[in-house]
Amino acid sequence: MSLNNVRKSTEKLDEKPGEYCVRNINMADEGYLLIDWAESRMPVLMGLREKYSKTKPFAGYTIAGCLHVTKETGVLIKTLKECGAEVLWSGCNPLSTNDAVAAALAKDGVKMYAWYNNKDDFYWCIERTIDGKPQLTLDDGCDLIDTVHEKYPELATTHIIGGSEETTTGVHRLRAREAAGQLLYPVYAVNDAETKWDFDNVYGTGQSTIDGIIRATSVLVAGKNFVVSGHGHCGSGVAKRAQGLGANTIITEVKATAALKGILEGHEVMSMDNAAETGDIFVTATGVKDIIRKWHFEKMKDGAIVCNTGHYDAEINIPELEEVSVSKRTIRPNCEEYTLKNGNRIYLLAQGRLINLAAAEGHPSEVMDMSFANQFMAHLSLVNRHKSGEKIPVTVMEIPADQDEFVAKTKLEMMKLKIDTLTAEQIAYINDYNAGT
Ligand code: XFA
Repeated sequence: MSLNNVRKSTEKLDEKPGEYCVRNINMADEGYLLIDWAESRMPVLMGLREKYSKTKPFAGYTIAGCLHVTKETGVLIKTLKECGAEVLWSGCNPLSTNDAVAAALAKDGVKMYAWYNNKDDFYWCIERTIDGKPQLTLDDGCDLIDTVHEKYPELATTHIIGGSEETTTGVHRLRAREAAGQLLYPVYAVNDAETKWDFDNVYGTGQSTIDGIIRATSVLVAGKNFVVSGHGHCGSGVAKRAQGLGANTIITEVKATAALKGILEGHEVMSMDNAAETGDIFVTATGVKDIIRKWHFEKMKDGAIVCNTGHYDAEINIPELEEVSVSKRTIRPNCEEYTLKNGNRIYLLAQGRLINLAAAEGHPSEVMDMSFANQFMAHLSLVNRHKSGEKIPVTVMEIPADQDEFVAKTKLEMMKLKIDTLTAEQIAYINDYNAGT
């Protein structure tokens, strides 16, 4: 086992051993502005901060996180800190760190190990956060949990109370670890909370995908035949927003229930073979590879725009696009023109990678507010269960349904919206009905 305590990168970085390693600590002021802006868009986290900064439930607890260092994550980290936690952090993706945000947090006493384009020291950063002997871990993609399990199993079994995981892929890996009998501490699957899942996929991906298409092309969406492949959470969000901009929306699906929902939402449904001939803009949102193939490109209209918001870069078969093309040129950032053998031009956006990350700014802060409120609540639950002396079963845990309701309720309250409550008679009526009387 190699000890990962020597930083490999020879780049110029600002490092204070035991405290932080960031690109440039002098960027802090720029970071404060970004975090302030996100705070004004994240009312649930701010409400939680206000409530729990009084009682400081995390006092005496150390949290290590491994999650995109963005302005929204900054709001989460500041909230954890103000509620008493000692916080150590690393980025979970070398390209998602905002150096100004990292500097601002480091300057405020977060043990921050993250910089943009960290090529060689990803695990070094994670290990510096483990140096702080956290009782809690907060992950996006399982890299921190995995490192603890593989290199610090003693910390995992004797010291760590629990953790949380943000993503679908991460939760998948955790369940595999659990099934193999290799999970060493309990972990909340934040991903599976309804207030995380729906808001990220339907509203976050819905808006940011359209945003990315418009930024990359500046085209008018109204009146276009807008083809969305996949009518799951992401696809339905994208189709809904395109419809709102006046597009003629077309869904392609393999699942009958999802296709039927598409029809009832007012979209057309057709096979990809047919959609290829009529579409002006194509968005893949399936999670499956090879959605747009060679024969589809050959049928497309001159000027068709093609992009992906689904599974990384596999949904559009780019090698096959190259195969049927005679030339290509870059029109503008994230927009490449392929000229086909038949003379038609096809515009591929962001090289088939996630358009909402490449050409837009990912999920809006209001959406991250919901996921991160769930992260906060998961950790609050871990410390409360620990304080009560409970021995938390070592499993991958679902977020309790009342947490979802609480997060949604808080968002509504912060938006100054009122909903109704059931009367005692109504509750009795429901219960009677369920009992079949
Ligand atoms: C970057 C995120 C990934 C940014 C940061 C800056 C910009 C764009 C890479 C990320 C995720 Cl992989 O943040 C995005 Cl300019 N996010 C999450 C996010 N999306 N994810 C869209 O925004 C969710 C997801 C993805 C991509 C789930 C499964 C697979 C891929 C972190 C974040 N975003 C808010 C940024 N607002 C500026 O904090």
